[in-house]
Amino acid sequence: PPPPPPPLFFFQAQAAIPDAQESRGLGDVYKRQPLKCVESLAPITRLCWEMGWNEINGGNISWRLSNEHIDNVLKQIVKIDEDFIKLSKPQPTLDGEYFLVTGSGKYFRHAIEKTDEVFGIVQIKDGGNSYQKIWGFKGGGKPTSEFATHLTGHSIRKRQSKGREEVILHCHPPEFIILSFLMPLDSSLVSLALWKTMPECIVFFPDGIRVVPPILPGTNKIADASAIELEKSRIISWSHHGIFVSEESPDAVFSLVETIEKASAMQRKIIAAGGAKQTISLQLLRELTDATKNIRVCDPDI
Ligand code: 2HA
Ligand code: ZN
Repeated sequence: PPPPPPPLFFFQAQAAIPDAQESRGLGDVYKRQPLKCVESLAPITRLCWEMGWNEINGGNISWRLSNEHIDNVLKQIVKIDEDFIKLSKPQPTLDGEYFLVTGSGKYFRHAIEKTDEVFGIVQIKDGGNSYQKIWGFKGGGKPTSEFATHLTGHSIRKRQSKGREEVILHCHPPEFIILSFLMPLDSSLVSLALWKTMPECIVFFPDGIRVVPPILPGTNKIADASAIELEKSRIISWSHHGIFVSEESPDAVFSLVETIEKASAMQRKIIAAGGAKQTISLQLLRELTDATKNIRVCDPDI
């Protein structure tokens, strides 16, 4: 008969404990294994800093975790026994959902080397009135100051995208912000200006950009004003402040901001050069939308 398989399982797990002083047993081993969702979000977060979109503690990112990620999280962590913390803005449609989110005051620059300090995972509880910390926020952190707008955004975009969109990124891309100083604060004008600058724009964001007027960051007021515009588009401009974008994955949300920022830079240079002599025509924009209708998230309003 073939020899029995070697009993690798336990020994491998035990061998992963590097320091007996610090370890409290197998629970700690599982806690230390990287969480898949964190492993995929941290490098993108760091890249946002490298792009110059998230200086100091600027910006925030959150991910409404799918069942696959939640299973991975619940298998690997020892649950932190924390109280329920009240949400400033209740979110009944998100009751029970798990969010991976950056902490208040944390730096995108530190996303890789201080992962469990920069990020945390919370679950929405109590009919959407509270949240509970599940993982991370090492050193006593809490979710971003813009958590009210993130949750409002998730609630609306989950419904509008039929569950497709999961990740929301708020950042401060300079070229995009500059446009809010040079152009009227008007959703149609800004959307059209970018669509007419680069063919990719109408293909990747046919829903355009919706402009929110300047409002104090971190408030329920900016969440309420954003909610109106997020019904219509997954991209909003916080005038003179930044961008707020919803997409299906960390990679997709990054790519969308990258595209918008490139088109904004081109538009800003066109304005600085005294304005365009000609642009992509409405006729060509319509042909582009016809040619790409199979991959579009929605129809453009042109
Ligand atoms: O500092 O970007 O909008 C975090 C922010 C607030
Ligand atoms: Zn900001």
